[in-house]
Amino acid sequence: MGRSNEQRTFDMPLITLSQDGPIGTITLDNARKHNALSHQLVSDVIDGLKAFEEAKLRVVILRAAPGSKVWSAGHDVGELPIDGRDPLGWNDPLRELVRTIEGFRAPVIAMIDGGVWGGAVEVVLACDIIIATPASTFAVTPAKLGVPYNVSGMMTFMSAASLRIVKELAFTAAPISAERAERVGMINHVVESQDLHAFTLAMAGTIAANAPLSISVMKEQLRVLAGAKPLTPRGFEKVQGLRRVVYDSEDYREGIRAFQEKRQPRFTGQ
Ligand code: LCV
Repeated sequence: MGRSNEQRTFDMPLITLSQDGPIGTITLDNARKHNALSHQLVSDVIDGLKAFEEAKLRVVILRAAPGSKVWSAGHDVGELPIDGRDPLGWNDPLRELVRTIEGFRAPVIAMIDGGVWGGAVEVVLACDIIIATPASTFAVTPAKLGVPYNVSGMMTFMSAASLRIVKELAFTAAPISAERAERVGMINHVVESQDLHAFTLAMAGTIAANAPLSISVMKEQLRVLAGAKPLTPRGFEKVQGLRRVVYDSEDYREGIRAFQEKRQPRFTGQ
């Protein structure tokens, strides 16, 4: 993709890429599965970001196809391992996507109109700016599925909201409205649905007109500084090792089984 005022569109199996001058847009487009973050969809998004980085675009908008009531249903539950393997380890595609967004050299704006679930909340929070409609909600779901969360994901949440809010979201697994998410500083703006695209494009245009090197260096500085929480090797081993208690449990298998059988899980704490 070249760097000019051209407008181009590329279709991949589960997403669409389009470019309008210095602004790229990645549209999640798998309505049948509510844009669940399957291996395939995630690697399409990563490939899209890489193409945009090579084309030296100055802003990327990450959105769902117009009219989707669900922005993304989160990790594809059918792809969670049930054989004792670490479910959201370093090589999980979702983790790779979060790292790609965080390391992307230009700002990524999440444009949200609809429900955002589980791992998709982390993807959105990894974006630099979040603009949502009043109909949007965000649910942090590991406790609903009996899944352990990973350490860097926890840090993404802690950078996005106060500890009290993170605890409420994680312990209840209940969706938070866009209005409240804005009030507690988790997202940047709530904008009526009919104005969402124009508002997002205007902000992208403002960013694209500024100095790209200055922006990419500040983005990287903020990423490194936000993650610079002192942690002893012992403390790290503890928080990492604790995950195993969850993914070795019967509750973990029950959570995934219940999801697939479309019923409420019966958790026992075993
Ligand atoms: C696979 C799906 C999914 C899906 N995976 O439509 O962060 S963690 O630790 O929690 C991490 C592990 C994670 O992210 O887990 C996923 C968390 N996500 C959720 O808990 C949301 C799961 N989805 C839903 O609750 C519903 O689908 C919503 C409320 C989003 C939409 O409900 P609706 O009645 O409109 P269906 O449930 O009928 O979904 C349509 C199809 O998409 C599949 C779902 O199984 C169904 O497939 P079939 O048509 O083959 O039955 N689907 C939805 N979410 N995360 N598949």
